[in-house]
Amino acid sequence: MHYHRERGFEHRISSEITDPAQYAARRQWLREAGLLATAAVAGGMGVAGVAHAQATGTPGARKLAASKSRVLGASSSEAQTSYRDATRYNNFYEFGTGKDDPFRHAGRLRTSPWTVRIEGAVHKPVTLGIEDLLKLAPLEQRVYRLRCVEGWSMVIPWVGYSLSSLLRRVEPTGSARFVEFVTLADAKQMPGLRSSVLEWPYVEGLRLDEAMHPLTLLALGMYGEVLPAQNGAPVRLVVPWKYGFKSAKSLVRIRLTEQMPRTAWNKVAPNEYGFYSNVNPSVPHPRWSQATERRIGDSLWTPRRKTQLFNGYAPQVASLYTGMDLTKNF
Ligand SMILES: Nc1nc2c(c(=O)[nH]1)N[C@H]1C(S)=C(S)[C@@H](COP(=O)(O)O)O[C@H]1N2
Ligand SMILES: [Mo]
Repeated sequence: MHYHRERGFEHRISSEITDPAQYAARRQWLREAGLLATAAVAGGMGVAGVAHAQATGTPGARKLAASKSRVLGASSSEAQTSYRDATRYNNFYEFGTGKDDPFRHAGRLRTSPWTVRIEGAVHKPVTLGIEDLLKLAPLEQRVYRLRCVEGWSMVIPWVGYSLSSLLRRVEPTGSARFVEFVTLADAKQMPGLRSSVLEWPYVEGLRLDEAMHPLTLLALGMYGEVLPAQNGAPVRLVVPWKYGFKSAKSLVRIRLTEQMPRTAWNKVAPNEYGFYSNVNPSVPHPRWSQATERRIGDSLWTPRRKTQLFNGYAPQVASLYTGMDLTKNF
């Protein structure tokens, strides 16, 4: 394994996070995406304890209704990945490294009761139960592309809300620069922890402005249901312009920090998995190209698709990286 010095771009100063010009640009984009309207809808969301039909989901899965549905980015013309593929072809190393290990083993994950602690550089640290998280903001359906660093992709309709709704509630201090996401590591429920493929718990991180970006989703459901265990029940992160491993599953702790967090994949192979890990077709992984991807569900004779910069979300997020060398800050 090769290691290299951390030479990452440090961070933007916090005043940039609230820079008025950026703020205005973001408002403009929000308006276009219809998210401002969404934010105004307070009612209409709910968790119905309806036993779910076998047609799409796991028997007994609960429906999770969104008040608004938005297809964001360029994925409106793309077909959604089938529920079957999205729930049987997974990466969730806590349950094993095989693609169907999460489907086969995550059923033993106990997701209730569940709490998430939000702490660190915040004025109002809090521990929230999953019931509180479900009520914290109106639930939206967001159809996002998911691009795994391994070179495959899916299109998934998530249910959740912008992580910023949660972060605003805890009031980050002026010294907060990054957000660390810590996920469950319980050997009793997670057979994959016997393997030392990663250092447990699985930890991820974002710069604070990335975490506050409206596209960054705290997901509680998908395909109109609560999250299946193998997809990171009961609550996970979804960062659509970054490689899939940034979207940490089964969150138990969110910590605001001054220092850039050490992340699970970066610890094990820093030359392969940078802190940023923005989807970028022109920055190859050291062992394979990132120029193209295989869409899960495509037939074997369908050509690989061209991977897009920031996974197609450049119009929304490119301004976060102005002036940064994306080859160095990979
Ligand atoms: N806790 C945890 N989160 C994780 C992973 C993991 O192994 N453990 N795998 C990541 C990777 S590599 C990908 S591609 C996505 C896959 O999400 P999905 O299975 O819901 O499609 O989850 C990410 N989140
Ligand atoms: Mo991944």
